[in-house]
Amino acid sequence: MKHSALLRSACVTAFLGLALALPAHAGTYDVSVDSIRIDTGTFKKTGIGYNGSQTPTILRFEQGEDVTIRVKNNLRETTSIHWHGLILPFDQDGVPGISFNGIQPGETFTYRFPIEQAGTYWFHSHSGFQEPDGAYGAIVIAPKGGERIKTERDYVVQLTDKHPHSGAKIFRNLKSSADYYNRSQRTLGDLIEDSRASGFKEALKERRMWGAMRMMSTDVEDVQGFTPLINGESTQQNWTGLFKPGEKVRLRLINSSATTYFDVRVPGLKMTVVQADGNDVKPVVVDELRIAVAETYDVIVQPGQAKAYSIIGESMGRTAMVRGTLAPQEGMVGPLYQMRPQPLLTMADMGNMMGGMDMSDHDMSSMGDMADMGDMAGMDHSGHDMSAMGDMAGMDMSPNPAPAAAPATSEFYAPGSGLIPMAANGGKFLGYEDLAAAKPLYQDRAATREIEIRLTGNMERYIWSIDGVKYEDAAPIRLNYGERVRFKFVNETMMAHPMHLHGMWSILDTGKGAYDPVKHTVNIAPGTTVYTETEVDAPGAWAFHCHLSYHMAGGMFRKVIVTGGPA
Ligand SMILES: [Cu+2]
Repeated sequence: MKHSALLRSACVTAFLGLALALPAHAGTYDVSVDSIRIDTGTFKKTGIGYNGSQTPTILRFEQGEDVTIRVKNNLRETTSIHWHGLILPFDQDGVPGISFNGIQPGETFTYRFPIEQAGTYWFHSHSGFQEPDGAYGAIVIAPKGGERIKTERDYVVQLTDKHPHSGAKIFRNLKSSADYYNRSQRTLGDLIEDSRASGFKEALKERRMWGAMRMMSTDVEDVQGFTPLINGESTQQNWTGLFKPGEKVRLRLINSSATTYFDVRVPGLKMTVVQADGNDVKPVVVDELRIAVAETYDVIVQPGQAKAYSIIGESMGRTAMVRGTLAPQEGMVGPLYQMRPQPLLTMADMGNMMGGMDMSDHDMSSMGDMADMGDMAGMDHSGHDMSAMGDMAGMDMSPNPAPAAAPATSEFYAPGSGLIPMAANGGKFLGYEDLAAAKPLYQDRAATREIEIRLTGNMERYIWSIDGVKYEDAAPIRLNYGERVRFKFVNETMMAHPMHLHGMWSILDTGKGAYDPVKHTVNIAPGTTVYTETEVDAPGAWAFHCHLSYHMAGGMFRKVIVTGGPA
């Protein structure tokens, strides 16, 4: 078991307020930003880490505490820390160019803000590509009065996608050729196979449509060839959390990847989801869940046997997998599992793009066939590259049970989408529609206005934008303090975008009214329209962007200005 150092320094003070019974804490924390060597067991590189380590720092706060965080920049370039998901004054939010000027080399910047909320969050650099290069850590905030659901063990499980290339190099390569890192381009063999399934003419027509969009049905992940890590450790390095049989274990899942969504499961155990993006939800028992980039989920598992259980994170595009271990003692290794077949995007994932294209000769009756393309992924995987799977010892080669015949439908995926997830054991896969707030955070009231946000892009030039306009050319989105804004997200691209609004909550419309779940990051799948509402309760300038690092850098970013304030 490896604990990250708790970095609470000297002056943790407790004092009693004048007439208050509750003590208020004030903690001071030190974080250094360092150039480090990163070793994944398969490759080494230089990167950036907090407190000199590739093991992510965990900051532990208490709800109601006033924190002072001194951030020392030991890099030769400017840096910043953004407190992802924390509600705080805008000038403490840590986004250079929006909320402050960044932290200069050698400088120690002091953040001060009150901790109003509880739950699992994280922090990361908002400068350049420092976050993909390793600048991320975890935040765990204990609620006043202790955790609502008691567990014997409590672990952060922070996922990332460590690539041998630096973030800056990856972005340059994507700009020069958007499919630079797509190692799964479809071949002539695939075309012949498609032709057998749907006829040559149909297969060729479908191929031409993808070509017209400068997209491929394998464009699920922009960047392949990475090594996924749990808490800074690869499958080989095997991050391990200990338990005694029968204990309840809380896993605080955080996706700190640059671009990778993970499907997470603990084979042999049910996961009870109790929190999403830091907020308590009504418990949902699932076999697997998908965590979009920047999201967090708290799940509780209860390993009953004195054996090693695996925590499996399988990338949404099925190009990489990571295994950590829950074990009754040190040195045990959870089993490995075979990676499932790659999903292929379907015409359904083009949904919103079709309006902009000449589809006049497209026979819509064939859409049904195309929606079935996902099935073809199961046809032949003799050429499937298993090299990413590392140590095969202890691998469970028993085939995955057949997935449920009909994938669950969800309004959060286009009908027939190639991305609709299915649990590896054929059981329950968490969907956004399953999320309900444990307690309403806000009164349910009608929105005062609606703002449409079209997520747009041009794959050929690797430009990502909102409403067809890049960040540099865009006017800020202006909101008024006290209003309740309804955002309508229309994804016109074939990629999923995890949209993150700083400083204010996004209430995800799942049709539950006051019990709609409250998040800081909302995934918008291809071909879908998703609604969120925000109580505009935080004055100042805020960032609003896709959390895929290279989409954000490509222009899918807006400044939000909230004018007015409390009377
Ligand atoms: Cu994006």
